[in-house]
Amino acid sequence: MTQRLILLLTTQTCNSPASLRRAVGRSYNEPEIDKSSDFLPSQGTAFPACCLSGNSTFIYNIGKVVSKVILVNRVFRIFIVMLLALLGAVFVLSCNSNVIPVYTYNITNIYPHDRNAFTQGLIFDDGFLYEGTGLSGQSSLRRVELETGEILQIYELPEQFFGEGITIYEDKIIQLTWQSHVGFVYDKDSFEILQEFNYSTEGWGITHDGERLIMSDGTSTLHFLDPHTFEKIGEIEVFDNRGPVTRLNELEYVQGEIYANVWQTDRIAIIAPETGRVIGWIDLAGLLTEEDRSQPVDVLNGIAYDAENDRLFVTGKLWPKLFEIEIVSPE
Ligand SMILES: [Ca+2]
Repeated sequence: MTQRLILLLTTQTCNSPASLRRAVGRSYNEPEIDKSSDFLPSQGTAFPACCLSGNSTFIYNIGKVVSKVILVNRVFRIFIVMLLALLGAVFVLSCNSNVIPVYTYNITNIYPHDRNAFTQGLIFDDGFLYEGTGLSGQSSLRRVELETGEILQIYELPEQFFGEGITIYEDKIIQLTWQSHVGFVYDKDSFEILQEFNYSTEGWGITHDGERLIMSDGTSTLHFLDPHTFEKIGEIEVFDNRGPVTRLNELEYVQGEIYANVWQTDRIAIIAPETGRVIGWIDLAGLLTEEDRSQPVDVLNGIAYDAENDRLFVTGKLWPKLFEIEIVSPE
């Protein structure tokens, strides 16, 4: 009867020597424990050494297993919490990295622009605008006074050519044509044609980074050409967080980045030349007033950068105005 009582008390309350002391009174003597044994229970989960024989040993072992299970369970829960926190952080960072900033603009100056100019190429060089225009029978190369919009010099392309983008490299003007696979090289001052060259794609926009010509063809591909031989030396695919960005049109190289009009939109893509990744958008919606649109106008097209004075100009096909703008970062 006494043994049963002790066993009952042991199984119910034998969680520590102190509790056992309370259970059996002063007759309890704390047994010796081999402290060198790894069987020694850890603090806070201890089973008393009183249980080191018979059923008590079994209970002790069960208790140790339970305590280890509890410990493992705690560690597992901590691991899960930390894993979820880590995954959350990765998700937030991933979302942030996929967010492409959309810039807006302030208009700092407005200049007149020829309503008859179907603008396909635009650059600023040494105080003047140069403009390439399109449409069969109406294509031209022009030097234009910025402040007045006056056409200072013009070369009209033969009727079979639909003029496209232009750029100036080493005092030579290079002009593409749309579907003729022919490019022209002009003397910058006289507009005399110095050379023709060929390419296999359509010709849309062109600019350069100082070492390579950069050319668009209406797709998401930008081609790099040797500026002296016009041989293709590389290409990149332009993409944003939704995939390829197609219909890349007029181009401008601005402080290490490629700016590209996207045909039939009010947006300019800012492209990293090394990767083709769109790292920003410029939303130019709202440049023209209702009055500006009272006569037929076509799409935004034409970006020119005055590197010396850090001025950015934009216009469009048949637009009555050319705008000097500053880019405004999103809030
Ligand atoms: Ca340009």
